[in-house]
Amino acid sequence: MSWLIKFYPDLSCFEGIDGINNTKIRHRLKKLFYNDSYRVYPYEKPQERSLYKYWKNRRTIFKLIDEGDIFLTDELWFSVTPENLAQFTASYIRHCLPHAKYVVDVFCGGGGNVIQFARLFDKVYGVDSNIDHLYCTYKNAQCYEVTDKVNLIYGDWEAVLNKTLKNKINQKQDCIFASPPWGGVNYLKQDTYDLEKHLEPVSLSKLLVLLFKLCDNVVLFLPRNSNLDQLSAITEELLGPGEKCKVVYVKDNGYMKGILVFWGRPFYDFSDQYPEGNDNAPKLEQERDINIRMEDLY
Ligand code: MGP
Repeated sequence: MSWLIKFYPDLSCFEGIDGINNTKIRHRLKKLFYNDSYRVYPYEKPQERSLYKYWKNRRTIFKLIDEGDIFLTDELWFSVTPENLAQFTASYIRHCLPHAKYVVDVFCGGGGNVIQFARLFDKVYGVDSNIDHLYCTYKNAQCYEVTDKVNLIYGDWEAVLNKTLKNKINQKQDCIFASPPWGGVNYLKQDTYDLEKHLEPVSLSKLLVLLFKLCDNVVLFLPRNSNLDQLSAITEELLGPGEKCKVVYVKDNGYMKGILVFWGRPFYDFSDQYPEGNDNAPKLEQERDINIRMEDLY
């Protein structure tokens, strides 16, 4: 690393860190760059024992991890979206929204999704209220050489969506994605995951109220044991009777990892974008590496 980059990192990708109130955040960010914090040395086990299983599967998290330029906090080890899954999500959204320019990733964490969106869309806005995570996203995007397509916005998700992003997103064309915190690695201890009680930082319904205000096309990545009755009821409550969401169970390397939930007509009705017989229409079953079961909820 050249001394120039170490002392003067390029912060032009970051928004929300300027201004008197955020001097501390700016300093923190510079310190993270200076100390080369959170670099993953791929052959060194993480100190925290509970992270071993994620470390053993590290090449499924980021395929380039062995190059030594991936950055993860302890929390990111277990919450980053594995690369295959993020690739699938981005390409499915791209197919369903061929005119979309922007994707917003509301809790962008370590950037697993941001990187794959950046490969397929004009611009990705990654939002996080944790500057250490935002720094990891930047570093990981750098490893995948996509920083030119990435804008990272520091701040509370509600404030950022309401102020910074409100006028940038096209309600009908673009997409908001979120993989919010599930409350840690114990989310499977309960048979059915209560989306109103355990999702962070707010319940599913509160999260969706704001997301729907800004965009018709919303995609969430949620626990595999999520309560589907709640999903169905909240969809009807917020969008009206008969409205649908599409639930896709995603497996990576044979193991179920979670569900993707899609709201917005283009995700289940392809007739507008793709006249009958068009080979480019999305075909879930043909995606490689990921086995999918799909069901529509009414
Ligand atoms: P997991 O269920 O903790 O592990 O995380 P795994 O490998 O399925 O092991 P098993 O023993 O439970 O079978 C699986 C994936 O879920 C992770 O790679 C993340 O993509 C996602 N994930 C897990 N957690 C705890 C979170 C979370 O809190 N937030 C988000 N957004 N994703 C999470």
